[in-house]
Amino acid sequence: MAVLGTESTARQATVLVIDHAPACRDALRSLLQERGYNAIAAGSGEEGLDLAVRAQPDLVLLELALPGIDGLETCRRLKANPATSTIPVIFVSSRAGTDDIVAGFEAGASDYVTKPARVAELCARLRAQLQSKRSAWALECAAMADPLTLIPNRRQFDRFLEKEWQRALRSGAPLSLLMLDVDHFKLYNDTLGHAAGDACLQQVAGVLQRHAARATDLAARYGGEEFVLLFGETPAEAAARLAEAVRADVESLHISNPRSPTSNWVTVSIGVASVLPSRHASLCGLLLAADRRLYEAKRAGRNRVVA
Ligand code: GH3
Ligand code: MG
Ligand code: MG
Ligand code: MG
Repeated sequence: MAVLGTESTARQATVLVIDHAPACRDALRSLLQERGYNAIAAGSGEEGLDLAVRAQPDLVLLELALPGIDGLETCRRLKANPATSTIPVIFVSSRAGTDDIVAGFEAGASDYVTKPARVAELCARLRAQLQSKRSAWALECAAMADPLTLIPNRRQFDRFLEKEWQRALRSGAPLSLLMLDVDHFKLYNDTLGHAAGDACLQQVAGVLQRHAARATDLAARYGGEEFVLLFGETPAEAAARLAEAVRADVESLHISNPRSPTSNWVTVSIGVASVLPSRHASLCGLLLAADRRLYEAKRAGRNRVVA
Protein backbone atom coordinates (compact mmCIF):
# COMPACT_ATOMS: atom_id res chain seq x y z
CA MET A 1 0.00 0.00 0.00
CA ALA A 2 2.15 2.85 -1.16
CA VAL A 3 0.49 5.56 -3.16
CA LEU A 4 2.65 8.48 -2.28
CA GLY A 5 5.89 6.51 -2.41
CA THR A 6 8.40 6.89 0.37
CA GLU A 7 10.13 9.91 1.75
CA SER A 8 12.23 10.38 4.82
CA THR A 9 13.41 13.59 6.32
CA ALA A 10 15.81 11.85 8.68
CA ARG A 11 17.80 9.91 6.12
CA GLN A 12 20.75 11.25 4.21
CA ALA A 13 19.63 13.19 1.13
CA THR A 14 20.84 11.96 -2.24
CA VAL A 15 22.09 14.58 -4.71
CA LEU A 16 22.69 13.80 -8.37
CA VAL A 17 25.40 15.86 -10.11
CA ILE A 18 25.14 16.02 -13.92
CA ASP A 19 28.25 17.61 -15.39
CA HIS A 20 30.36 16.77 -18.42
CA ALA A 21 33.68 17.98 -16.93
CA PRO A 22 35.24 15.33 -14.67
CA ALA A 23 36.98 17.98 -12.54
CA CYS A 24 33.71 19.85 -11.80
CA ARG A 25 31.86 16.61 -11.20
CA ASP A 26 34.45 15.35 -8.75
CA ALA A 27 34.74 18.68 -6.94
CA LEU A 28 30.96 18.90 -6.43
CA ARG A 29 30.76 15.27 -5.42
CA SER A 30 33.41 15.52 -2.72
CA LEU A 31 32.00 18.83 -1.49
CA LEU A 32 28.62 17.15 -1.06
CA GLN A 33 30.05 14.06 0.58
CA GLU A 34 32.00 16.19 3.08
CA ARG A 35 28.69 17.75 4.10
CA GLY A 36 26.96 14.42 4.67
CA TYR A 37 25.05 14.09 1.40
CA ASN A 38 24.95 10.92 -0.62
CA ALA A 39 26.41 12.17 -3.93
CA ILE A 40 25.98 10.39 -7.25
CA ALA A 41 27.11 11.66 -10.63
CA ALA A 42 26.50 11.43 -14.37
CA GLY A 43 28.61 12.78 -17.27
CA SER A 44 25.81 13.48 -19.76
CA GLY A 45 22.14 14.41 -19.92
CA GLU A 46 21.14 10.95 -21.15
CA GLU A 47 23.03 9.24 -18.36
CA GLY A 48 21.64 11.71 -15.81
CA LEU A 49 18.03 11.14 -16.87
CA ASP A 50 18.47 7.42 -16.58
CA LEU A 51 20.16 7.65 -13.17
CA ALA A 52 17.49 10.06 -11.88
CA VAL A 53 14.75 7.53 -12.63
CA ARG A 54 16.65 4.65 -11.07
CA ALA A 55 18.15 6.37 -8.00
CA GLN A 56 15.30 8.85 -7.27
CA PRO A 57 17.63 11.55 -5.89
CA ASP A 58 16.26 14.30 -3.64
CA LEU A 59 17.84 17.00 -5.78
CA VAL A 60 19.76 17.45 -9.06
CA LEU A 61 22.70 19.80 -9.65
CA LEU A 62 22.82 20.30 -13.40
CA GLU A 63 25.34 21.95 -15.76
CA LEU A 64 23.66 23.80 -18.62
CA ALA A 65 26.41 23.19 -21.18
CA LEU A 66 26.36 19.48 -21.91
CA PRO A 67 27.21 17.52 -25.06
CA GLY A 68 24.31 15.60 -26.62
CA ILE A 69 21.07 16.75 -25.02
CA ASP A 70 21.96 19.97 -23.23
CA GLY A 71 21.14 20.99 -19.68
CA LEU A 72 17.92 22.79 -20.63
CA GLU A 73 16.52 19.78 -22.44
CA THR A 74 17.65 17.49 -19.62
CA CYS A 75 15.81 19.68 -17.16
CA ARG A 76 12.66 19.73 -19.32
CA ARG A 77 12.68 15.95 -19.59
CA LEU A 78 13.18 15.54 -15.82
CA LYS A 79 10.16 17.76 -15.26
CA ALA A 80 8.04 16.04 -17.94
CA ASN A 81 8.55 12.55 -16.54
CA PRO A 82 6.15 11.79 -13.64
CA ALA A 83 8.88 9.60 -12.11
CA THR A 84 11.23 12.58 -11.71
CA SER A 85 9.03 15.67 -12.02
CA THR A 86 9.06 16.58 -8.31
CA ILE A 87 12.85 16.44 -7.93
CA PRO A 88 14.16 20.01 -7.64
CA VAL A 89 16.83 21.00 -10.15
CA ILE A 90 19.51 23.62 -9.47
CA PHE A 91 21.58 24.71 -12.44
CA VAL A 92 25.24 25.06 -11.52
CA SER A 93 26.57 26.50 -14.73
CA SER A 94 29.55 28.24 -16.25
CA ARG A 95 27.07 30.26 -18.33
CA ALA A 96 26.18 33.44 -16.48
CA GLY A 97 24.15 35.32 -19.08
CA THR A 98 20.71 36.59 -18.15
CA ASP A 99 19.20 34.72 -21.11
CA ASP A 100 20.68 31.45 -19.86
CA ILE A 101 19.40 32.04 -16.35
CA VAL A 102 15.90 32.88 -17.60
CA ALA A 103 15.93 29.83 -19.91
CA GLY A 104 16.98 27.67 -16.95
CA PHE A 105 14.00 28.73 -14.88
CA GLU A 106 11.70 28.36 -17.88
CA ALA A 107 12.93 24.79 -18.31
CA GLY A 108 11.65 24.07 -14.79
CA ALA A 109 14.70 24.67 -12.59
CA SER A 110 14.20 25.75 -8.99
CA ASP A 111 17.39 27.77 -8.78
CA TYR A 112 20.43 28.86 -10.80
CA VAL A 113 23.99 29.26 -9.51
CA THR A 114 26.92 30.37 -11.67
CA LYS A 115 30.41 28.89 -11.62
CA PRO A 116 32.72 29.33 -9.93
CA ALA A 117 30.14 28.78 -7.22
CA ARG A 118 30.65 30.06 -3.69
CA VAL A 119 30.48 26.88 -1.66
CA ALA A 120 28.57 28.29 1.32
CA GLU A 121 26.00 29.92 -0.97
CA LEU A 122 25.51 26.79 -3.07
CA CYS A 123 25.01 24.74 0.10
CA ALA A 124 22.50 27.24 1.49
CA ARG A 125 20.51 27.15 -1.77
CA LEU A 126 20.62 23.38 -1.78
CA ARG A 127 19.33 23.19 1.81
CA ALA A 128 16.54 25.64 1.00
CA GLN A 129 15.37 23.48 -1.93
CA LEU A 130 15.49 20.29 0.10
CA GLN A 131 13.52 21.96 2.89
CA SER A 132 10.83 23.23 0.57
CA LYS A 133 10.51 19.82 -1.06
CA ARG A 134 10.01 18.26 2.38
CA SER A 135 7.32 20.81 3.24
CA ALA A 136 5.52 20.13 -0.03
CA TRP A 137 5.72 16.42 0.69
CA ALA A 138 4.34 16.82 4.21
CA LEU A 139 1.43 18.89 2.86
CA GLU A 140 0.64 16.31 0.24
CA CYS A 141 0.69 13.50 2.83
CA ALA A 142 -1.62 15.49 5.11
CA ALA A 143 -4.04 16.09 2.26
CA MET A 144 -4.22 12.37 1.47
CA ALA A 145 -4.54 10.83 4.94
CA ASP A 146 -7.53 10.64 7.23
CA PRO A 147 -6.46 12.52 10.38
CA LEU A 148 -8.31 10.23 12.81
CA THR A 149 -7.26 6.79 11.56
CA LEU A 150 -4.17 7.81 9.59
CA ILE A 151 -5.17 5.54 6.72
CA PRO A 152 -5.77 6.99 3.24
CA ASN A 153 -8.78 9.27 2.91
CA ARG A 154 -11.38 9.35 0.16
CA ARG A 155 -9.33 11.71 -1.98
CA GLN A 156 -6.43 9.27 -2.06
CA PHE A 157 -8.82 6.37 -2.62
CA ASP A 158 -10.43 8.09 -5.62
CA ARG A 159 -7.04 8.70 -7.21
CA PHE A 160 -5.87 5.16 -6.50
CA LEU A 161 -9.08 3.64 -7.85
CA GLU A 162 -8.76 5.62 -11.07
CA LYS A 163 -5.15 4.48 -11.50
CA GLU A 164 -5.96 0.83 -10.76
CA TRP A 165 -8.91 1.02 -13.14
CA GLN A 166 -6.67 2.23 -15.96
CA ARG A 167 -4.10 -0.44 -15.16
CA ALA A 168 -6.76 -3.15 -15.10
CA LEU A 169 -8.12 -1.92 -18.45
CA ARG A 170 -4.66 -2.58 -19.91
CA SER A 171 -3.94 -5.87 -18.13
CA GLY A 172 -7.44 -7.36 -18.28
CA ALA A 173 -7.29 -8.34 -14.59
CA PRO A 174 -10.39 -8.09 -12.38
CA LEU A 175 -10.78 -5.47 -9.65
CA SER A 176 -12.72 -6.03 -6.44
CA LEU A 177 -14.13 -3.50 -4.04
CA LEU A 178 -15.33 -3.95 -0.48
CA MET A 179 -17.55 -1.33 1.09
CA LEU A 180 -17.88 -1.56 4.88
CA ASP A 181 -20.05 0.13 7.44
CA VAL A 182 -19.83 -0.27 11.20
CA ASP A 183 -23.04 -1.75 12.61
CA HIS A 184 -25.09 0.22 15.13
CA PHE A 185 -22.34 2.74 15.53
CA LYS A 186 -24.64 5.51 16.58
CA LEU A 187 -25.66 3.32 19.49
CA TYR A 188 -22.01 2.70 20.29
CA ASN A 189 -21.31 6.44 20.43
CA ASP A 190 -24.46 7.12 22.42
CA THR A 191 -23.57 4.42 24.95
CA LEU A 192 -19.80 4.85 25.33
CA GLY A 193 -19.14 8.37 24.13
CA HIS A 194 -17.60 9.93 21.07
CA ALA A 195 -13.99 9.41 22.23
CA ALA A 196 -14.55 5.67 22.53
CA GLY A 197 -16.16 5.83 19.08
CA ASP A 198 -13.04 7.45 17.67
CA ALA A 199 -10.81 4.79 19.22
CA CYS A 200 -13.07 2.09 17.80
CA LEU A 201 -12.77 3.53 14.28
CA GLN A 202 -8.98 3.53 14.67
CA GLN A 203 -8.99 -0.16 15.53
CA VAL A 204 -11.30 -1.05 12.65
CA ALA A 205 -9.04 0.95 10.30
CA GLY A 206 -6.06 -1.06 11.61
CA VAL A 207 -7.74 -4.32 10.58
CA LEU A 208 -8.43 -3.00 7.08
CA GLN A 209 -4.91 -1.73 6.72
CA ARG A 210 -3.52 -5.16 7.58
CA HIS A 211 -5.63 -6.72 4.84
CA ALA A 212 -4.44 -4.23 2.21
CA ALA A 213 -1.10 -5.96 1.98
CA ARG A 214 -0.15 -5.72 -1.69
CA ALA A 215 0.84 -2.70 -3.76
CA THR A 216 -2.39 -3.12 -5.74
CA ASP A 217 -4.58 -2.95 -2.58
CA LEU A 218 -5.79 0.11 -0.74
CA ALA A 219 -7.84 0.55 2.43
CA ALA A 220 -9.38 3.97 3.01
CA ARG A 221 -11.84 5.77 5.23
CA TYR A 222 -14.67 6.70 2.90
CA GLY A 223 -16.41 8.94 5.41
CA GLY A 224 -17.89 8.68 8.91
CA GLU A 225 -17.96 5.00 9.91
CA GLU A 226 -17.69 3.80 6.31
CA PHE A 227 -14.57 2.29 4.84
CA VAL A 228 -13.53 0.88 1.47
CA LEU A 229 -10.99 -1.73 0.52
CA LEU A 230 -9.85 -2.09 -3.07
CA PHE A 231 -8.18 -5.30 -4.19
CA GLY A 232 -6.44 -5.07 -7.56
CA GLU A 233 -5.98 -8.20 -9.66
CA THR A 234 -8.53 -10.01 -7.51
CA PRO A 235 -11.54 -11.95 -8.81
CA ALA A 236 -14.93 -12.13 -7.10
CA GLU A 237 -14.47 -15.41 -5.21
CA ALA A 238 -11.16 -14.33 -3.69
CA ALA A 239 -12.65 -10.96 -2.74
CA ALA A 240 -15.58 -12.65 -0.99
CA ARG A 241 -13.13 -14.74 1.05
CA LEU A 242 -11.10 -11.66 1.93
CA ALA A 243 -14.27 -9.82 2.95
CA GLU A 244 -15.26 -12.65 5.27
CA ALA A 245 -11.77 -12.57 6.83
CA VAL A 246 -12.07 -8.82 7.39
CA ARG A 247 -15.52 -9.20 8.94
CA ALA A 248 -14.27 -11.96 11.28
CA ASP A 249 -11.15 -9.98 12.24
CA VAL A 250 -13.23 -6.95 13.23
CA GLU A 251 -15.51 -9.12 15.37
CA SER A 252 -12.42 -10.74 16.92
CA LEU A 253 -11.24 -7.34 18.15
CA HIS A 254 -13.87 -7.96 20.84
CA ILE A 255 -14.73 -4.29 21.22
CA SER A 256 -17.78 -4.39 23.44
CA ASN A 257 -20.92 -2.77 21.98
CA PRO A 258 -23.24 -3.40 24.97
CA ARG A 259 -26.52 -2.27 23.46
CA SER A 260 -26.11 -3.62 19.95
CA PRO A 261 -29.00 -5.90 18.94
CA THR A 262 -26.64 -7.68 16.52
CA SER A 263 -23.75 -8.89 18.67
CA ASN A 264 -21.93 -8.27 21.95
CA TRP A 265 -19.08 -6.89 19.89
CA VAL A 266 -18.56 -4.15 17.36
CA THR A 267 -19.22 -5.66 13.93
CA VAL A 268 -19.24 -4.55 10.31
CA SER A 269 -21.42 -5.23 7.30
CA ILE A 270 -19.66 -5.57 3.96
CA GLY A 271 -20.78 -5.31 0.34
CA VAL A 272 -18.46 -6.80 -2.28
CA ALA A 273 -18.41 -6.04 -6.00
CA SER A 274 -16.02 -7.16 -8.70
CA VAL A 275 -15.56 -6.07 -12.27
CA LEU A 276 -13.44 -6.72 -15.32
CA PRO A 277 -12.71 -3.15 -16.40
CA SER A 278 -13.78 -2.57 -20.00
CA ARG A 279 -15.19 0.21 -22.12
CA HIS A 280 -18.65 -1.01 -21.15
CA ALA A 281 -18.06 -1.09 -17.41
CA SER A 282 -17.71 1.98 -15.22
CA LEU A 283 -16.02 2.89 -11.99
CA CYS A 284 -19.24 4.37 -10.77
CA GLY A 285 -21.02 1.07 -11.44
CA LEU A 286 -18.50 -0.75 -9.26
CA LEU A 287 -19.05 1.64 -6.35
CA LEU A 288 -22.81 1.45 -6.73
CA ALA A 289 -22.83 -2.35 -6.81
CA ALA A 290 -20.73 -2.56 -3.62
CA ASP A 291 -22.95 -0.01 -1.93
CA ARG A 292 -26.13 -1.89 -2.92
CA ARG A 293 -24.74 -5.12 -1.47
CA LEU A 294 -23.74 -3.34 1.72
CA TYR A 295 -27.33 -2.22 2.05
CA GLU A 296 -28.48 -5.83 1.51
CA ALA A 297 -26.07 -6.98 4.24
CA LYS A 298 -27.62 -4.45 6.61
CA ARG A 299 -31.14 -5.52 5.76
CA ALA A 300 -30.29 -9.20 6.13
CA GLY A 301 -29.26 -8.62 9.75
CA ARG A 302 -25.80 -6.97 9.75
CA ASN A 303 -22.42 -8.53 10.70
CA ARG A 304 -22.25 -10.25 7.33
CA VAL A 305 -20.84 -10.14 3.82
CA VAL A 306 -22.95 -9.91 0.71
CA ALA A 307 -20.93 -10.68 -2.38
P1 GH3 B 1 -26.14 0.92 10.84
O1 GH3 B 1 -25.92 -0.41 11.48
O2 GH3 B 1 -27.40 0.94 10.03
O3 GH3 B 1 -24.98 1.34 10.03
O4 GH3 B 1 -26.37 1.96 12.02
P2 GH3 B 1 -25.42 3.13 12.46
O5 GH3 B 1 -25.88 3.56 13.80
O6 GH3 B 1 -24.01 2.73 12.35
O7 GH3 B 1 -25.70 4.20 11.34
P3 GH3 B 1 -25.82 5.74 11.37
O8 GH3 B 1 -25.43 6.17 9.97
O9 GH3 B 1 -27.16 6.14 11.87
O10 GH3 B 1 -24.73 6.24 12.39
C1 GH3 B 1 -23.41 6.46 12.05
C2 GH3 B 1 -22.76 7.07 13.24
O11 GH3 B 1 -21.37 7.20 13.05
C3 GH3 B 1 -23.29 8.43 13.54
C4 GH3 B 1 -22.07 9.29 13.68
O12 GH3 B 1 -22.11 10.10 14.83
C5 GH3 B 1 -20.94 8.29 13.83
N1 GH3 B 1 -19.69 8.79 13.36
C6 GH3 B 1 -19.35 9.20 12.11
N2 GH3 B 1 -18.08 9.63 12.09
C7 GH3 B 1 -17.58 9.51 13.34
C8 GH3 B 1 -16.32 9.81 13.94
O13 GH3 B 1 -15.38 10.29 13.31
N3 GH3 B 1 -16.19 9.55 15.26
C9 GH3 B 1 -17.20 9.02 15.99
N4 GH3 B 1 -16.98 8.78 17.27
N5 GH3 B 1 -18.41 8.75 15.45
C10 GH3 B 1 -18.61 8.98 14.16
MG1 MG C 1 -23.02 4.61 7.78
MG1 MG D 1 -26.08 4.35 8.44
MG1 MG E 1 -23.21 2.17 10.51
